[in-house]
Amino acid sequence: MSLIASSKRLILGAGPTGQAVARHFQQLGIQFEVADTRQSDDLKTGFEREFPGVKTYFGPLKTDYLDRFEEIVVSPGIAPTTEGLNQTSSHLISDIQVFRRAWPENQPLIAITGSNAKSTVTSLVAEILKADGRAVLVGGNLGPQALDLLADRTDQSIAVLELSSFQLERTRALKATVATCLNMSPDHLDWHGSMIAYHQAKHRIFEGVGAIVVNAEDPLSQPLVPDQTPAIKFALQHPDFHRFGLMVVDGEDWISLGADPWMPVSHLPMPGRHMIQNAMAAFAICHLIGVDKTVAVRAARGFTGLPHRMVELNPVRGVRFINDSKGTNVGASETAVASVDTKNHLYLLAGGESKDADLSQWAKAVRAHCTHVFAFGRDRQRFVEALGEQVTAVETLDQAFDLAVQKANEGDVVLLSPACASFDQFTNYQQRGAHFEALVEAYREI
Ligand code: UMA
Repeated sequence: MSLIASSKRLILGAGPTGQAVARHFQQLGIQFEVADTRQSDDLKTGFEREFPGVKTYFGPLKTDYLDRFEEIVVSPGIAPTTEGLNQTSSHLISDIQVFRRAWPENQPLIAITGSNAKSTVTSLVAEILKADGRAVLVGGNLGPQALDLLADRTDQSIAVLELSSFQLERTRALKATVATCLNMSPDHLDWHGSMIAYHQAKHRIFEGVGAIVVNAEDPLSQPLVPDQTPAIKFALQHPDFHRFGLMVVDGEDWISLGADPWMPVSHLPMPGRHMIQNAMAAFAICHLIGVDKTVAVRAARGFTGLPHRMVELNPVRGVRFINDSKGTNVGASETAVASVDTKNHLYLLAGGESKDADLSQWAKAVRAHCTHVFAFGRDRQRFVEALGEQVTAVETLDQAFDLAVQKANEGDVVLLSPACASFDQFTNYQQRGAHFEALVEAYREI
């Protein structure tokens, strides 16, 4: 191994994450090469146009090629089992590890993960901190790329990052000021290999953490950290001292910190038990950062939620449509079907890449809440196996939508909450959600 080669780094993945790392390295004058497992001319041309002169390799990975580099920044989409990568002795890190090196240790870094609701809680935390006048930089898995936030950093900035298990798997000593793992349900088991590996990856968020927020009702989200680490727990129960919980005030449920009532649940902008948990988690994080209760409550009231997350569209001839394309795993879809407020029929559109998830718990929730499921996409047959006659399997989302609207009458609900990744038929969940919304608009015109 020559000295020059070993001083170079490899960026693995030429997509948005790899490009953000490349921009950062160029700014710091760090030498690097770029590789991608995909043999795509469009990707290669696009990358080389933005980064002229950078040495690239596109195609299947060879271990001896990877071994030439001391450190490889691996994009989150690339699984550890990828041929060539699974054998390399090079040091593998994430873009978040690169971000950690660049982000000053004396500036606040809030890190949020969990199987579900992490985008919502990240956005709500950012809204509350902005309302408190803080200079907030928000991104990570939610986008924009964490490294792209650095361009706007000042000495007053607070970083609020949503982190995925893929990013955390290759991140050490994150040293977040406050960190939380909101909940744990099976997801990405095809990438991680097992629930234990997925759990271990998620819990890397707590390495060197300053303070934690813990979901007291989800044992798998509880970290192993020293007892003296400042912590706030939350639960949908009567709150103990210094915990967020629910307290009845004048006959109404209030989110409360110990005996201190913060906000009536009815003032939350979105219904559902999960939204109460999200608000508690965000309040706890902001409380640890020193935000005043009145500021936090005001910001939570004005929170408008995220696109593709339980978005209720304008009804068509009395039929309600809900876009929950962000429901990319079984846990999210389970929460979604349970939180739809209806006494009429609920028709679910689900399917795509199921990521080897165990569908049994999801199937229980679907049996309890849904009239029928229209399954589409690559893994649709798994849904038939899980639910039998309660499912009709078709190839595409369009076909599933057509069948659902044939069944649905005034007052019924058609919910897209796929429990799957979208990559078999769409670029991402956003494109899938936009497509669903376009189908609803086209149906309105008929
Ligand atoms: N790919 C290859 N070979 C390569 C590089 C990538 O085949 O050499 C494939 C991957 O398998 C994947 C796709 O290309 O199918 C994109 O991979 P990437 O790692 O280049 O991903 P980015 O486009 O940079 O987007 C990533 C996150 N993607 C993943 O984790 C798969 C985005 O999260 C994130 O928004 C973005 O960085 C900004 O940080 C998406 C996601 O699905 C929303 N995340 C999962 C989730 O939320 O459940 C974790």
